[in-house]
Amino acid sequence: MSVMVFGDKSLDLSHPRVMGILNVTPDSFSDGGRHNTLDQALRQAERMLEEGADFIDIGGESTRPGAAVVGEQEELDRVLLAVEAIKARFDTIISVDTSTPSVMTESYKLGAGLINDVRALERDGALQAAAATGLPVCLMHMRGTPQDMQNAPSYTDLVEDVERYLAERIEASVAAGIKADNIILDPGIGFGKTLVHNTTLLNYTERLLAMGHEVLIGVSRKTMIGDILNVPVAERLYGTMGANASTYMKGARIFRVHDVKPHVDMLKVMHQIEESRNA
Ligand code: 9MG
Repeated sequence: MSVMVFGDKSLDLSHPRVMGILNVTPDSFSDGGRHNTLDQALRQAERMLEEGADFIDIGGESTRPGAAVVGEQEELDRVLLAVEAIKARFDTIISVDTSTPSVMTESYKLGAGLINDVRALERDGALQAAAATGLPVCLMHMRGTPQDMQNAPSYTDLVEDVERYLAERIEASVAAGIKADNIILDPGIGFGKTLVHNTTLLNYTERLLAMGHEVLIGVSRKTMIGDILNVPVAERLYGTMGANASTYMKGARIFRVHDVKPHVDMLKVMHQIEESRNA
């Protein structure tokens, strides 16, 4: 059994877990900022929790390709309001999607249980801020920045490059005082990758798992799904589920999604079938 402690809550990660996405940005990736008022954010969080989400991932800075950079105070204002309100109302694990040290520190003080950093704690002070919280961290691979990452990304050896980068970030995290058992890895689908890079990395999920950490996958409604199916954002649910089902079978256990209920049901059935193998 692989139990991870997220602040005041623990989760057995031998079961698949669903992380509901809550963007509190005016320009978020696929909901166009519809949840950018507190009331809307709370309604969305409530719905995702009723549908069975294990985490609510709150982000105040859009990381979609070409997104504008957000100032520190603006990010603090957006994220802390939502963290505080959700913690007061719901019994769940709050994940903060941030690369900003002060947002990590202040969210932790308000009860957040996980730091989800698409920049793998590379910003100045992020390693120290995350380590001081004692919380688990998700280290994601990104090539470039959200502003330039999709400008003809290329790799010498994709899987090795991603593994090497994550190994370096694990080493830096552990050196800063983060427990190795508290590190989750993420290949960073769509972050400086072509369609072939994305499908290859998903296919090699076992290689990330072999590094000895749980793996989180974020493909929900992304361009990768649109490119394969040639459908707009609003029609990417089935494709997203296909990608997530494929990585569940390869050992990924945390799925960052917009559409919680379909994933909770899908993963419950898949897990029960897998469990019967050991019965
Ligand atoms: C914030 N965010 C957007 N996409 C993501 C992904 O694929 N993984 C993680 N960990 N965070 C993401």
